[in-house]
Amino acid sequence: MNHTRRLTLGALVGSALLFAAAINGHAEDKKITLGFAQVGAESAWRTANTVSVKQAAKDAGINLKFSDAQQKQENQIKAIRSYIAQKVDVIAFSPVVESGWEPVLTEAKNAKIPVILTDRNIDVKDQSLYVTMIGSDFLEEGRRGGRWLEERYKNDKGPINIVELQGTVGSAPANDRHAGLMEVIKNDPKFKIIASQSGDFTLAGGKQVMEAFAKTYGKQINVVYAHNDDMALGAIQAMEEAGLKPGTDISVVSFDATKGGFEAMIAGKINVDVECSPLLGPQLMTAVKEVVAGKQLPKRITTEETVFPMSVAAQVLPQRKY
Ligand code: GZL
Repeated sequence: MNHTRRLTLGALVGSALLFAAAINGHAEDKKITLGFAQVGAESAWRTANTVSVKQAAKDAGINLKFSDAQQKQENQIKAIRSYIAQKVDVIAFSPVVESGWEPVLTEAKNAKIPVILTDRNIDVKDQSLYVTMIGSDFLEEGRRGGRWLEERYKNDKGPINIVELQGTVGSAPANDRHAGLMEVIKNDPKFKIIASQSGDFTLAGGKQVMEAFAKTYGKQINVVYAHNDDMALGAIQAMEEAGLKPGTDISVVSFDATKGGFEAMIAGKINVDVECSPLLGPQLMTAVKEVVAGKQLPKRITTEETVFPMSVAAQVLPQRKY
């Protein structure tokens, strides 16, 4: 091949390589950007959820913008608006409460930015406002707590007086963990919910509410039904300060199955912990990539989870991830 031809071929191959590199470089620059509006940092569950989302974004090579709303809906709405303004590829959030989302999600829809719900659900008529909801079935979790009570007191004629420490008012887990319990016990007159108040999913909130319940009802209380471990741990402090015995005189039903919950079960102070997994990060990142790739997703992706009675806590704790 003569010298000129060799030069032309070399130039052609060189420019093709440069072009490919440019395309690839551009593709690299076009990393997916996800805007995530977190509820807050109210509980051990939430902390583990945040760790899972951040680590999964890193592992997936997704550029994550993250905000903490300190459990205030207006802050989550502000964060979602800022993600719209920044033209992120996908928005995801864990709605602190079920209602009030139509306006901001309509703005995201008009901006053609897909929205994924994680952890908690919303109550909207227009289901096109979000692509999918990834998280637990809180109604079933409540039923599991109720079924444990039915079994625990099956030979007891009652009355079985329950005090309920509810999660954040208006949130899906608080609404559904209550509704699930009621589904199971509503036809068994021996169970009576003698008091129910929100501790906002925090340890301090659970302790404060339980102090009042202990003062008012004292030894009349047979069961504490706490919507998460942080409130259960606060309630245990309050019960012990009031001279009551959590786990023995008073059955404690809790949710989340965090490390703190397992440790309290091993100490004999929580009787059963209904699992609610915060490790939603990997599923979220898979969903984000599928949405960007234009794939169809199911409207609901439900987390697999179970129930841990006190009797298995010591053997299971070493395998727990949060
Ligand atoms: C449940 C989650 C709840 C946890 C609490 O999926 O939304 O919020 O049960 C957390 O611990 O604060």
